[in-house]
Amino acid sequence: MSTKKKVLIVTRRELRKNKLINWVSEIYLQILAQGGVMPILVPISQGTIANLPDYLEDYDGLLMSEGGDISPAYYNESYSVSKLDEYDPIKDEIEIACCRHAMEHNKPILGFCRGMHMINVAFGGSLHLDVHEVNKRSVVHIDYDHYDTHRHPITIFENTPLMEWYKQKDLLVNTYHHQGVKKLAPELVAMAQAPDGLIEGIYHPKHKFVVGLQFHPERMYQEHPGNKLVFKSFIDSL
Ligand SMILES: [Mn+2]
Repeated sequence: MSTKKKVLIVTRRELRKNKLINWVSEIYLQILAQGGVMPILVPISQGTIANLPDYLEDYDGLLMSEGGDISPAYYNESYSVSKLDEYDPIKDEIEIACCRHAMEHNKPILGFCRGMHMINVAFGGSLHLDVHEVNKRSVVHIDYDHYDTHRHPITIFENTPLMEWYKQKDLLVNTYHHQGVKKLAPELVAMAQAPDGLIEGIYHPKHKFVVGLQFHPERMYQEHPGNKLVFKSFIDSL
């Protein structure tokens, strides 16, 4: 029997050449494989719901990353769907089931952007549908003209895993989101915030490893040694 650790990643789907395809950014697959971990992709399709018990029978951790908006149905917000970008109810259903299972079984969870939002929602928090409506663009959290080069500052709080990894209070981070944490789930703790007060990192102090970051360390991997430590700590906790 293989002793390799297995990490679940729910894919994302979109139309390509008139048919639905499932995909995930290769960078996560590379980082996990280089860390000796086997990524297991959980596809978004109707048949997956029936297979979920089997996916959840044998895995060591869950990685959740980018994707469309999470449906406000999961955090009881009155809403109009017109405020949502792309959203996929089946991805929501599959991913929240995986997230709740990992929570209940104390399996490590690492979430970026939408993945952080999912952690907050699964633990009982809520989300802003559009952060720029709240902050009046005092901080720009998504800039399509400078998609990969745009940065905004964050302040990292003392005595948090984020401070252990980055070892500095002020950091410039990338940013690709228009949803954001509104009410933080009661058991979770904020690790960083942007100048407009938006939470940019969360963790669960009592779980083995539950970490969510609003930014994407893998997309600025060479910019700071802390970026690698995020993934190393996750892999070490499996
Ligand atoms: Mn941001």
